[in-house]
Amino acid sequence: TIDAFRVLANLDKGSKDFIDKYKNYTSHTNLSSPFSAKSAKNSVYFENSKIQAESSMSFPSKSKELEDIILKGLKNQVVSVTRTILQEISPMELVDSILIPALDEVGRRYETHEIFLPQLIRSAETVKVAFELIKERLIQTQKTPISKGTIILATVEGDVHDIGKNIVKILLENYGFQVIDLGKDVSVKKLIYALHENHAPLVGLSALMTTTVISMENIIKTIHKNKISCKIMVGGAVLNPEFAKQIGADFYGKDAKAAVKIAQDVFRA
Ligand code: B12
Repeated sequence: TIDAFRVLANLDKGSKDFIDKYKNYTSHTNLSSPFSAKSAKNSVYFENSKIQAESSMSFPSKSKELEDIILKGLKNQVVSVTRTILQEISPMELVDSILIPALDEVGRRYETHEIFLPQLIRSAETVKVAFELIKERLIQTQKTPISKGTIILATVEGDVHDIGKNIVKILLENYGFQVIDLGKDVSVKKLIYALHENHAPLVGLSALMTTTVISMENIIKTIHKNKISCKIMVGGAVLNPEFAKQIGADFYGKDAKAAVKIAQDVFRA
C-alpha cells in the first residue's frame, strides 16, 4: 500500500521503484506464454502463405524476447529486438502475432491484479516504441500517394486507448486513403464539426472500454439525428458485430485489415 501510495502521490517518479520492486511478482503465478493460444489463431490466417513458411523458422526465439520486454515494460530494450524481428516478418505480422497477444496478456494480468497501473502504463509505453518502428516501416512501403478517399478516425470520448486506432490509421494510409485523425477522447461536438468541415464519406470510431461504448452510441445517434451522410465503422476489443449493429453502426471491423476492406468497399460503391 505504501509503495502504491508513493506512485499515486508522484513521489516515485515514473513508478520506477514500484516496478523494480514488483516486476517479478507474477512470475510464479503464470508460467504460460501468451502466444500459445494466439499463435495458433494467427497461423490459420497465414496458412499456406510463403511468408508464414519462411518466417516460422526464426520467428519464435525473438518473439519470446519481445514478449518478455513488453510484459516487463523494458522500454530501453525494445528497439533492437523489434528491428531484428522486422527483418524476418512483416510489420502487420508483428502487430498481430506479438504486440496484440502481449497486450492482451498485460490486460489479463491487470484484470486479475497480478500487475498494477504503473506496470500497465510501462508496458503500453514499451509497445508504443515498437509501434513507432512499425509505423516507419509501413510508411516506407506505402503504395500510392494518391488519396482513394477521406476517412475520419477517432477514439471516443472518455477513452484514451489509441494504440489500435493508430494501427488502423497507418494501415488505411498505407492503402492510399487520406485519414483525418481526431485523436483520442474525442467529444461528439468535435466529431460532428469535423464531419461538417470535411464531408468524409466514412468515419471510424474506436472504443476499448465497456464504459465508453456509450460515447460511441451517442456519436452514432447524433450523426443520424443530424442526417449527416456518411457510413460509420466501429472497432475495438470491447465490441462485437452484434453490439455494433445494435448501436447503429454500418460496419464492424475486427482489426486493421478489416478496416481497409470496409474502406475499399465503401469507396468502390
Ligand atoms: C494498453 C492499455 C492501456 C494503456 C493505453 C495506452 C494507449 N495510448 O492506448 C493505458 C495504460 C493508458 C491504459 C489506461 C487504462 N486502461 Co487500459 N488497457 C490497455 C490494454 C492492455 C491493451 C489495449 C491495446 O492497446 N490493445 C492492442 C490494440 C492493437 O488492440 P485494439 O485497440 O483492440 O485494436 C485492434 C482492433 O480492436 C481493431 N480496432 C481498434 N479500433 C478500431 C476502430 C475501427 C474503426 C476498426 C474498424 C477497428 C478497430 O483494430 C486494432 C488493430 O488490430 C487493454 C487490455 C486489452 N487486451 O485490450 C487494457 C484495458 C482496455 N484497459 C482497461 C482499463 C480499466 C484501463 C483504465 C481505466 C485503468 C485505470 N484504472 O486507470 C485506464 C483507462 C483510461 C481511459 N479513460 O481510457 C480495461 C478495460 C475494461 C473494460 N472492459 O472496460 C482493459 C480491457 C484491461 C482489463 N482487462 O481490465 N490502458
